[in-house]
Amino acid sequence: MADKTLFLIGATVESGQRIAGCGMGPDAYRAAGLTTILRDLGREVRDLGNLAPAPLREVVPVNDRVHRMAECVAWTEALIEAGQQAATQGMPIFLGGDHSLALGSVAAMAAHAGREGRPLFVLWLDAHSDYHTPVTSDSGNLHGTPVAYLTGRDGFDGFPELAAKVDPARVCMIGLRSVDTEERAALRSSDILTHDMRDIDETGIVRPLREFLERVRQENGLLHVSLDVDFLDPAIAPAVGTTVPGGATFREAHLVMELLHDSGLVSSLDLVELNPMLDERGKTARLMIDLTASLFGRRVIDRPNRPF
Ligand code: 6HN
Ligand code: MN
Ligand code: MN
Ligand code: MN
Repeated sequence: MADKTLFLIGATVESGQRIAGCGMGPDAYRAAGLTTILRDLGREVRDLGNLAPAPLREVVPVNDRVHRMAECVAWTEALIEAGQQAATQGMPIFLGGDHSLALGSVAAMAAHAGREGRPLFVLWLDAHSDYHTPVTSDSGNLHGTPVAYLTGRDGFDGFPELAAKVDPARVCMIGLRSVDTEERAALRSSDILTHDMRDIDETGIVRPLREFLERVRQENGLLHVSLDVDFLDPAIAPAVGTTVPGGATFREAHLVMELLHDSGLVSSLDLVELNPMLDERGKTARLMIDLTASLFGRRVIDRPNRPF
């Protein structure tokens, strides 16, 4: 990730779920000072503003539970386009918006990696596995589906054809504590690496992360990090519609970001699911940008990078 220009891409998408407010996420990050924090770390930042979704097309959902599919498709199309363009010039940071944003952001990065002839790895920091398809989802909320789409599961008729799929064996989930029955079954028969909070409690958060980063490095991969606010414990990050108790602590989350920085491997980032309407005096927005600062090298004292 060296010294690439950082491109902020706002996506006010909230059609992936049913609680209003996520669409204010990009501006909340700006108000909390994201650009300044990154510039203070010596980075060049270009804020591309908020993206417009592609024109709505008529789509036929697989069933009538699926919520606002046409809008999610339109956002996905726009994000695939904008993400690929930014990736050729620098490092995209996608500001959501709900997690359906990742249908587009990761698809864009997979296409970009494909063109570079490198594999894309995805680190999914989330309480949830987001591994439903529109067919298996009970809620019909498409923010619960991006990992299934990106790894090429069936059930996404009407969504853009993927230029490149993500190999499930290159997806690592950390923070899991709410996985639905159908997701659990599908995960069991996939190669996705899953680390639930019990694993983190027992072995710590460093070991699974280092093992994954080591693989990214060995395969000369690009690494996309998708950070869902609900990865964090709701006590420190209340501004999300899908809180689940028992999440990552303040220090666990910063440590993940610090190790990611030291690895030098991250090539794109999603900050998703922030709902400023549910925040307490901006504390979740601030925590999310402070975590981003750790990812871009903010540290308390200077020390040589440690091997990861
Ligand atoms: N997220 N599994 C639940 C559902 O509705 O399918 C929750 C999804 C949460 C989505 O974390 O972005
Ligand atoms: Mn999520
Ligand atoms: Mn989640
Ligand atoms: Mn469900």
